[in-house]
Amino acid sequence: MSVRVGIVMGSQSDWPTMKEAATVLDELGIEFESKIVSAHRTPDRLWAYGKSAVERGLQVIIAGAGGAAHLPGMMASKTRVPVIGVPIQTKALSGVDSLYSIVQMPKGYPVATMAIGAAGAANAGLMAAGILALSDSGLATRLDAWRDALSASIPNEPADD
Ligand code: RP5
Repeated sequence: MSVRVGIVMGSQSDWPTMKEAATVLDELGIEFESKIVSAHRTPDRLWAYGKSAVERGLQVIIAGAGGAAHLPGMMASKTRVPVIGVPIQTKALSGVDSLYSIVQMPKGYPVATMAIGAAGAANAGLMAAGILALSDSGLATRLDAWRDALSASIPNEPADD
């Protein structure tokens, strides 16, 4: 089957975080690709990726960036494919800079913004899965099972170490 989800990130340094999204997509059997596409360093690559997203059959784009994190918003400006933004945790400002850069989109170009860091990246994978599951009953079943397994892994009572 063709790639349905595109994971893009501003830098190689974002991959340890964005890998969390890839892991979730792998676990749920969703076809995806991972690319480095920087809004600032490779703007032509960003333009080409957004422009071709619909015709390539992408259904969701997960975009992670840190600091002056323009990638998710610029991607959303270039394609109607839903964009899920992941704010990368930065050293200088702990990712609050990334969060603010991604979340405050002007009316007309939404980015579904997740939490800062690894949890946000994993949730981006799950959000993508939920969107795709609306029109894919097999995936819906796998996602329900994934959620049930997580729920079942939580003990009723706390234990001493
Ligand atoms: C952003 O700048 C990237 O998304 C990354 O989070 C941050 C730092 O990039 P590097 O200097 O590590 O390449 O564009």
